[in-house]
Amino acid sequence: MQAIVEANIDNANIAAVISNRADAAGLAWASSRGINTLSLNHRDFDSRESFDLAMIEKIDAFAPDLVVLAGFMRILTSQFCRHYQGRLLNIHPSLLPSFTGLHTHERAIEMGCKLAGCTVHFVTEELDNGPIVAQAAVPVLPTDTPDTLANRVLACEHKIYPQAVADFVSGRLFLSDGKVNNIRRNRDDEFLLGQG
Ligand code: NHR
Repeated sequence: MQAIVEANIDNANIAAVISNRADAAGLAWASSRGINTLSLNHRDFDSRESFDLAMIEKIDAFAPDLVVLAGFMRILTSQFCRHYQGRLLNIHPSLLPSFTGLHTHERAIEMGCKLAGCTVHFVTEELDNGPIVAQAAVPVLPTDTPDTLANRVLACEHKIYPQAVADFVSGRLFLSDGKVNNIRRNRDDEFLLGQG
């Protein structure tokens, strides 16, 4: 989230930063920069559906063109995903379609993967399975722990996620018929190997 804000993307106005955790460090950080913040505790709701409906109401009050998940750790209902179809992005810390879900770095090391990375994708109802927008890969080193690998991948996340948001905002990136259209796809700079 901070990398996206700090990228100062042309024509992008950060409408709000929202978390399900009132104590999230990102809320204090955003607030100190004059960005609207709010939190909505999922434990105050009796179902995922009612939590997601409340979030939709809060989000839509800002009328955003794009909703960006950045470290958001609650699985979203199909209703939420459908509501923001084509305008909801996530970054996942693996080279999808490998390692959907949690503990991706631990699992990549355990499997003996030689490459790991991150994936920006449009969010669909199926967890970590939406159309892929961008990926970056890093080597997995013999000495890696989940933490050292996570740090190497995170440096890539901070490059490709702001770029994807900039592409969306500029109109170069969009979903059509469930497929990703990205003018940048036609260029060599989409795939970043070993950056960071
Ligand atoms: N929701 C849908 N429908 N589709 C996706 O692709 C989503 C999503 C919600 C979040 C981010 C994702 C990631 O990239 C994301 C993608 C949390 C979990 C999870 O298991 C899984 C994937 C992601 C985020 N959450 C547990 C839950 O019960 C809670 C885990 C926790 O609190 O630590 O919601 O990693």
